[in-house]
Amino acid sequence: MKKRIIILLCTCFLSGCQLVISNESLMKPPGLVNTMASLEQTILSHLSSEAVLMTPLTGEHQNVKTVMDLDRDGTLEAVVFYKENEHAIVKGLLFSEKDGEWTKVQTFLGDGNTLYELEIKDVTNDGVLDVIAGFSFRNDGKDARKGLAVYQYDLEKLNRVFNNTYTHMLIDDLNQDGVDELVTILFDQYDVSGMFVFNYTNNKMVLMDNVLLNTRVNALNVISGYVALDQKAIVIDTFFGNQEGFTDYILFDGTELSYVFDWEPIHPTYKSYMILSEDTNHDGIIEAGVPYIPDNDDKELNLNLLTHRYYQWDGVDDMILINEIYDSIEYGYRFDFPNEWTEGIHIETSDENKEVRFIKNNKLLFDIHVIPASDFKNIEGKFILARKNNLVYYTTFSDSELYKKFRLL
Ligand SMILES: [Ca+2]
Ligand SMILES: [Ca+2]
Ligand SMILES: [Ca+2]
Repeated sequence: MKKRIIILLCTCFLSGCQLVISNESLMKPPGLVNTMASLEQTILSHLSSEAVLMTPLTGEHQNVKTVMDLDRDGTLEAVVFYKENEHAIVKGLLFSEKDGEWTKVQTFLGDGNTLYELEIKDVTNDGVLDVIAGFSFRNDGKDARKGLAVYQYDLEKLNRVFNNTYTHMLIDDLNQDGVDELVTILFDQYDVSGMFVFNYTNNKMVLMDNVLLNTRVNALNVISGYVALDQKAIVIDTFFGNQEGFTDYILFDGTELSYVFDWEPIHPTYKSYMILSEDTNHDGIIEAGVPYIPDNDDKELNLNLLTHRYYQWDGVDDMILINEIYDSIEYGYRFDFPNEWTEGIHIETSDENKEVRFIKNNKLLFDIHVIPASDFKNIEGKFILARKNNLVYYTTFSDSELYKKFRLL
């Protein structure tokens, strides 16, 4: 599929609208402002005075109305969600445009009291964009059992082709065959939690496979993307107890979902303090974060002494250390360890963590000091890294390469 969709934000009435529009349609911008004004009037003419327009609580499309060319025929469609009153079920309205005039095509039903999220993607693999909407039964969207609906645009109407209970949803081409998978995750504190992967085949959404999720855990972070060269996965940062957790990688080969790592006896990403997975070195591959907590005598978790280690999966059965950082939450800075600082660094702090020292084999490699600007007087042997909120951040090392590893958070 050609990536010809661009997103254009326009400021307009209410709390805004979002335009998802093809390049061809952008060839005629002068009429666009009038077209949007006409749409606003048309929307209002179909709503009662008590009706409330809904903006998704999360996701990319956090706007009152979404305007796009679903079937790429050069004329625009618009989708708006609203409810008649505070306790009503959310409904959708579909409008279509011709020569700058908008017509209401249909009203369609949602599956909850709040619009939680909205995606405009072709999950039915027919070349026509679909409307994928998640609905919550709470105002804050924090219920585990939300309602997900896929509306396929066909014969100029939106038809609901899928409806399911879910907690998290992802759309990604996990096995890279050119067809997006729809993945739903359901967390259930009373029953078994699971992950379900669907492909649209033979005019319906077909469950391809599902796996159980560890029922002891909750998810803190559910993302998908590359986890190794040419390999995508669903990445779930889960936690149990206070802070303990691990990062699960789940693959889809077109037929089956499978875990990369076993939970027992010990998960290779086990963490005693929760750090989220992210692409820390910006190479397009997600890293799993694991805290490195040095031995200390009092066994108390001292956040000022731990570092974050980020590991990439080797594509087989091991995790490789890619990146290590030190975050000072107290003073709001990050220090990325240089590549040549291989394992064995330990951290010492003093003066209420205002001074941090990075040490290897009893040798001081770098230090970071934080003092109030008013106390920063004798500047000899001090090299300023940054200033913020009347604080000065400095080091006693004269090494401009190391300064690049420091940044304020
Ligand atoms: Ca479609
Ligand atoms: Ca696929
Ligand atoms: Ca990365």
